[in-house]
Amino acid sequence: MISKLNELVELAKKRPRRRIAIAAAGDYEVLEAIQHAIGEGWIEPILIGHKPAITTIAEELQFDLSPFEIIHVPDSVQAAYEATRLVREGYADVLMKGLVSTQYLLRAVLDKENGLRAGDLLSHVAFFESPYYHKLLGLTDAAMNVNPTFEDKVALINNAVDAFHKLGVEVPKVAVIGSVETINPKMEATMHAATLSMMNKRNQIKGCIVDGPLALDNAVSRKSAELKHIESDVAGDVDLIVAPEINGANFLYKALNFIGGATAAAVIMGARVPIVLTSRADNERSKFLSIALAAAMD
Ligand code: COD
Repeated sequence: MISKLNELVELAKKRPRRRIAIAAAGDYEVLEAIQHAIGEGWIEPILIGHKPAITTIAEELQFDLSPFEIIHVPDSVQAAYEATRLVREGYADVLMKGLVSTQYLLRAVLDKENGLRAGDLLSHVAFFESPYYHKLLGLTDAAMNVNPTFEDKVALINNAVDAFHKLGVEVPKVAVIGSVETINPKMEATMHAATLSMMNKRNQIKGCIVDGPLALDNAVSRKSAELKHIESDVAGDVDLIVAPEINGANFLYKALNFIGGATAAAVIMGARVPIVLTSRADNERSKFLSIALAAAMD
């Protein structure tokens, strides 16, 4: 069990140093997070972007960039393609989003010939440390797959479970969330959840325990589950929440961060390498911890 995001930093320290390509690196908080991670000794950056912007921010941060490679690509979309190319050709082990729109970075990553696809679906996994929950809480997919089909949800679970395994959590507990914990044929999310749960029981989804549909309250609170007479190995001890679609996931992500006192670390899984994809709204600590998350993966 991992209960604090700082444990990711400890895991990252035990892994070989990672080379990280930052697409459009001219962003204050991204560079601050990179500076912080270099200080910890577990990454080596390649900075791709508008060189004068990068060096100006570095001066403000008193960040000595002289040991590191900076590749001058003024256009942020081109920087996304160049950073992706460097990873694809083996010059870097991790890709990170800087000051470029998520969609453009993801399009570079999904490019059929020059991207980083590994075969199946790519998806976003976030890990939260909340003062109101006893361990890290995973969430998928708040940033990439807009309206996942049933088959996509199988891949979302597999990608996120893979992330847990890479962090040493052997059998994560997965809750497929609906607005209710009973099956309502008019609510497709509950039908999906029940089928995913049964697929897990029949060993068609492995390496985890899946239950659903669960509503958010009974996924995270055993008391709430007991009040509703729900018998579940997942209720109250969930590791991963699978949201019905991106809006619900994104609301939850931002609610946890902005009014729930939580901190997040997030990556895209399912590509050839982990991709650090934080939003502009995430602070330096969240970006730093997301780098740690990517570097911590075995
Ligand atoms: N994994 C693997 N392949 C994919 C995926 C995926 N997750 N998504 C699309 N593809 C493949 C498709 O099968 C197809 O072959 C090709 O990529 C193009 O698919 P489209 O037409 O859906 O591609 P786009 O470029 O229109 O959209 C892909 C995005 C990832 C950009 C899109 O899904 C998107 O905008 N997602 C939300 C990004 C966002 O705004 N996030 C911020 C919210 S915080």
